[in-house]
Amino acid sequence: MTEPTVLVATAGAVRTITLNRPAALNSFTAAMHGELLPALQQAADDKAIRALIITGSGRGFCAGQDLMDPAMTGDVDVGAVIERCYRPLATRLRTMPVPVIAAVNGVAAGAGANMALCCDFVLAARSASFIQAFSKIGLVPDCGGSWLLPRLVGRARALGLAMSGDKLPAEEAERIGLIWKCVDDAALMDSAQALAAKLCLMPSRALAETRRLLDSAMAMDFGDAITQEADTQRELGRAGDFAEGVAAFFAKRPPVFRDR
Ligand code: T3D
Repeated sequence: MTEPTVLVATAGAVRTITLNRPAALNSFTAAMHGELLPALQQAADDKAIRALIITGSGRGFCAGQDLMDPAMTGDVDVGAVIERCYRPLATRLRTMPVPVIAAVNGVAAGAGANMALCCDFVLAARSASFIQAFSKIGLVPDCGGSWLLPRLVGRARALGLAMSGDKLPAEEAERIGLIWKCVDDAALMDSAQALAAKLCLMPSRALAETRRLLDSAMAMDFGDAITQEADTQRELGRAGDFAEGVAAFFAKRPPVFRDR
């Protein structure tokens, strides 16, 4: 029987998706794209899920495109691969209705690194690393990397990482603001679970709107950003979670948020 290329597990309101091609450092094949995107969609559609963790099996997180997969390499239109596989993947991650945590257990290279950066929180094991491997094979950053990198670390560092293709250790990635946090290897999954458990208790809809606001405000002037804040607060102000949050505050009890 063929092994699934992604493993899906649910514990309470936390869904964990594990990339499962450890012998090739969980690099993307057409088959893996064919399983990963539906798994993300299922997590998005399932109203019982309130946080998502993505991690890798074995010693790697994801080494980007599988350079041996005949369905995606050789005489193929690489632009079409981006449109067919990486645009939907990056877009799905950036618009999930729940927070997404990348638990980066090992090397994250090429589109694997940028898939992690598409997530809301990147928690990395101390031994993990990030490589913009594209320049080494004559390509440019994809899976949203050209947009994400300069916004996360500024133009100078983004260019340095993307042009050099150098390996960036997790501690350094945290120091320059590329990722949220670096933790000891043995603590990675417990830390990811603890963060997911905390996020599950928070107002999912407001968190998703927070991401949308921060991303779109980057291309706005100050006034338009405030207009966007007003429009969003107007909507959220009418929603159940706001009423619940305020009621819980005055009742001195923990809130029970339900909107998604
Ligand atoms: O269609 C398109 O091409 C467009 C899309 C592009 C998106 C992209 O992601 S382009 C970038 C593709 N990724 C890379 O170029 C990274 C290639 N891998 C590496 O540079 C290194 O493997 C790492 C730095 C990530 C890790 O190095 P190391 O020394 O820890 O491991 P290793 O020995 O190189 O790899 C272990 C095995 O995984 C090895 O197989 P083997 O020899 O044990 O049978 C290696 O061939 C395999 N592997 C690693 N990365 C890939 C891979 N196999 C296929 N594709 C890979 N990307």
